[in-house]
Amino acid sequence: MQTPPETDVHAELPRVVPAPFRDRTAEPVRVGVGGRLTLAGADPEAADWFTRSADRLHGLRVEAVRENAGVRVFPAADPAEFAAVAPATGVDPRPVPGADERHALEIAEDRIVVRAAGAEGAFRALTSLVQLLTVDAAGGVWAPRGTVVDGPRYTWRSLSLDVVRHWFTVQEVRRVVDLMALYKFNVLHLHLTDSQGWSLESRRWPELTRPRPDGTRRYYTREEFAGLVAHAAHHHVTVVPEVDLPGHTGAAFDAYPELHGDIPPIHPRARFLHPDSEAALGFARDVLEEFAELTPGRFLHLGGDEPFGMLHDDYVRFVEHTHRSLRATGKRAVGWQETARAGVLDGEDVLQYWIGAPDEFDAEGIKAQVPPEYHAVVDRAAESFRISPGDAPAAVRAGVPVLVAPNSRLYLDRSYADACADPAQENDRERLGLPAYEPITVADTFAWDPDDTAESAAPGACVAGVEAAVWGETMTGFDDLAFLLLPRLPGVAEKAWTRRRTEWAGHRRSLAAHRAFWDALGFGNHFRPAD
Ligand code: TNX
Repeated sequence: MQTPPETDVHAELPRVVPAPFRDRTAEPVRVGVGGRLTLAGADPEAADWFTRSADRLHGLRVEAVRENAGVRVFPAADPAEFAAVAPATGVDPRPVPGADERHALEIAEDRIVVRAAGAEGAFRALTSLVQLLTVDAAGGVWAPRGTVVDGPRYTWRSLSLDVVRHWFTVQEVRRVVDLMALYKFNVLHLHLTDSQGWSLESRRWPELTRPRPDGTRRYYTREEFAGLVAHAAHHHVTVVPEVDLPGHTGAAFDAYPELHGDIPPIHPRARFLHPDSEAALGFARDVLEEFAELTPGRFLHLGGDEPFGMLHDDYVRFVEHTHRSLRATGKRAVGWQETARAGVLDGEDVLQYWIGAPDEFDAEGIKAQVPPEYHAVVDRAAESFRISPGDAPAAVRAGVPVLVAPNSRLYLDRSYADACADPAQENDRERLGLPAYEPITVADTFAWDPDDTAESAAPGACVAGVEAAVWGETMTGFDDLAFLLLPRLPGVAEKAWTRRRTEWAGHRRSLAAHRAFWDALGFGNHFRPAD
């Protein structure tokens, strides 16, 4: 008889994703020997995910068998079995909405049973299982005995990734999808266009991705993008691509100066597409159509943030146009919160609340650093932030669901206020994260609840879901992304997945148990905070 592994991660069960076990002791039982597990009943996607994850995270071999499997999956159970868990709420982002992710995971000696209301629920249950496994030196496979009945709090659980300010290869974005799947995120919002670049090939506007002088490529071809979308779908992650309009469009103007039409830019650094320019409106229509063609999901993001320098009426007219063009593609719109000012989003769309604290915009500080002719633009930006507290309430009045993404907590490009456990990371800690933001600790990021944010920022809102975002201004490579995402991302997952009010001490212990997973998935440069 073998004994359980020395490091007893089950003393405090990793709660990053699974619900607590019904059996509160949850002592480890042996569920496999010889470094292998057998599996039956899973669909090919779930089986593939479980097999790859068990191998990468634990060095385990999973074999598909027909009979006497160690792990048995029943993906078509009656949803009534999971009635103890309320159905998820929010907006469903999937190409085909309505999947029920609820499931039960029963772990007993030599036998594990997964019962789920559908393929996606089975996928989530196997994800919990892979997190809970440990392997001892003799190849004995262990998991906590007991039953978990679980399901998500919100239907929309996303991460926004900026692939413009720093471009990531297809392989790197796939790695991000794998990490997201481990934490049961189901939407990857890709910020594909901005002033610094355009990251998706356009057939109608090919100059957007013309070759760079240094010969490097910083965009995805349509085929690559389709492959990425398929890889994400394979992991039950839906891609929501963003074309950011009418501000943040410097790259479009660099490629096609004629987009200005007859209207000169008010300042070389404040360029935006203008509703009186036919060229600009046609461009917006074209790129939205092209993005829609490549998107099986129901949503496209039309941007709309920080239209700096733009007069209110012009902004409103532009958003009216682009919203109409977007909806004509058959998709629904997600817009940054400023788009609420146009009053065109409706109950089919989603408003993304992001400006946590408008007073973080330091107009005077910025003016001190820029030439005087730019001051008027800064003042208009300050005005945009000043009126931002009215955005989400306006959306609520119009029946628009609100995606909760406050930059104060969920922008992971915020520096860490924690000290480093590893002095070698001090340089990264100082370098990474937008300097304009107040640094916060990992615990601060976790001390938060989506409903509290919705209640204060958008009383009465229908919460569409939760989104974390990571922007690339300070990044130089994938290791920088790993540093900013981890250990914070699982905390966001916890809030998006579970209704329980979870506390920091337990979460912190869970994170410690997950560090080896991050290493195994290629996120070795995760931040190591001192205790
Ligand atoms: C605000 S979030 C932006 C981005 C920046 C980010 C930095 C949003 C809608 N706009 O353009 O990259 O802050 O955190």
